[in-house]
Amino acid sequence: VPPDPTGIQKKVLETIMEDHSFNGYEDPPRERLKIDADNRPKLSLWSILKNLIGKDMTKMTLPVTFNECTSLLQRSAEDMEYVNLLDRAAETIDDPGLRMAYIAAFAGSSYSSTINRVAKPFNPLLGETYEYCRPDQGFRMFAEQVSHHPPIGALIAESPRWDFYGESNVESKFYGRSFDINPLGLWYICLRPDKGCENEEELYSFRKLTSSVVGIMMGRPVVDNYGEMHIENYTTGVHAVINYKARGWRGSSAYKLQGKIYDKDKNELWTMGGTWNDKMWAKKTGSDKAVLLWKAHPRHKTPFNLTDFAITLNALPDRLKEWLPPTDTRLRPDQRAMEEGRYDDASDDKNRVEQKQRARRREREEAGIEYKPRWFEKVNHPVTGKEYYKPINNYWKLRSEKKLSDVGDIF
Ligand code: CLR
Repeated sequence: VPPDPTGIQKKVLETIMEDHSFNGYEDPPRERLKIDADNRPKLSLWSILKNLIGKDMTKMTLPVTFNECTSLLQRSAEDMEYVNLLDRAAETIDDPGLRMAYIAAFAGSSYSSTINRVAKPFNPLLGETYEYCRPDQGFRMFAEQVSHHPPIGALIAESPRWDFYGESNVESKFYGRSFDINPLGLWYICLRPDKGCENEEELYSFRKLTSSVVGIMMGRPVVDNYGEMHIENYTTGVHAVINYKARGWRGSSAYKLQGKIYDKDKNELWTMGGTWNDKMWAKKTGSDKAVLLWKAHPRHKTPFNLTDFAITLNALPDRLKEWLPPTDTRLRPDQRAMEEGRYDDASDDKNRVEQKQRARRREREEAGIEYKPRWFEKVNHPVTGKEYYKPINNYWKLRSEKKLSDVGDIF
C-alpha cells in the first residue's frame, strides 16, 4: 500500500477492503506439499508423442503422469510472483523510460518459472474459476475458464497501484522436432503511479512469447521461450521492443534477452538486457551504470519442480473453504489427488469430471442454449478497440455476502 496514496489508488484500496477480499487468507502462504517428491514413472516423452505429430495439446490423451498438479488458470496466476515490479514501476514517478523497464521486466519475469516444468497443466473445465489473494502484497486476483474449444482463461488482478488483466488463449502444436505453444491473447496493465507523476493512470499492453519444448527426440526435453515482445504505453507513447533469443544450437544463447525502450518519437531512452532465468538490468542511454531490475527467486528440489510461489497456489486452508465458490480449482478432485501423489485416483477423477463436462455440453446443445461465461463478458477495449474479457457480476461482492454456493456444479 502506497504511504501517501493518490485519489484513484485510494479508491481501489477502498473497493478491495469493502469487498472483504482477504477473508480466508489469514494463514501464511503454504510452504510445502503433502508429498516430498513426486515419484511419477519416468516415461519417454518421445515414445508417446511420436504418434501424435501434427496434433494440438487438447487432442492428445496422455497418461495423467505427464501432468503436473497445477491448472492452466494457476499457470496464469504464476504471473503474479513478481508483481512487486509493478509496484516499483508505480514508484518510478520521474522517469517514464525506467518505469517502462520495470513493466518489461515484469512481463518477462514469469518465464523463470517454466524451467524444469516439462509437464502438462490440467486443462480447466468450462466455468472453472480460480481466485488468489495476497494480503501481504495488497492484491486480489480472479480467473475463469471462459471457453473450452479453444481453451481460453480470462484473468484480472487488482491492487491500489495497478490492474493486470487479459486472456490466456494458447494454440499448441506438436511438430515432431518441437512442441510449440503460441499465446494469442493480449495482456494489459493499468498503472496508477504514485503522487508526483505526470500521469494519474497509464495503460500498457503486451503479448506473450512463444513457448516451446525442444529436445524431445533426444530424450532431454526443455522449455524455451523466445520471440520479440512489444510493450506499448498508450498514455505516453513510450514503447519497448525486447528480443528473447531462442536457445540455439547447443543452447549457446539460452535464456538471453536484449531490448530497447523508446519515447513516442522513437528516441532511445533505455537499454535492457539479461536472462529470463536469472536477472535483468537496464541502462539509461548515455550512461554506463546498470540498474538491476529483477532477480529470480532461488529454486530448489520440489515435487513436480514447482517454484515456491506455485506451491502456494493450490493451498486449501480451513478458513478459506467457506469463502470459495464450488467452481474453484482448489476443489477439483483430480488435481488434488495429483498433488498428493494419488495418481490412480487422479486418472479416474479426471475421466469422471471430463465426462460430466461433455454431458453438460450435450444438454446445452439439446436445449439450444449458447454458453456464456458467468464472470466476464467479451467487449471491445475502450482504448485499443480489440476484443477483451471485462469482469461482470462482481465476484468479490457476492463472495463477501456468501452468495457463491450455487454458481455451478462442475466437479
Ligand atoms: C508459459 C508462460 C505463459 C503462460 C503459459 C501457457 C501455457 C504453458 C506455458 C506458459 C509453459 C509451457 C507449458 C504451456 C502449456 C503446455 C506446456 C506448460 C506457462 C508444457 C511444457 C507442455 C508439455 C508437453 C506434454 C506433452 C508433456 O504466461
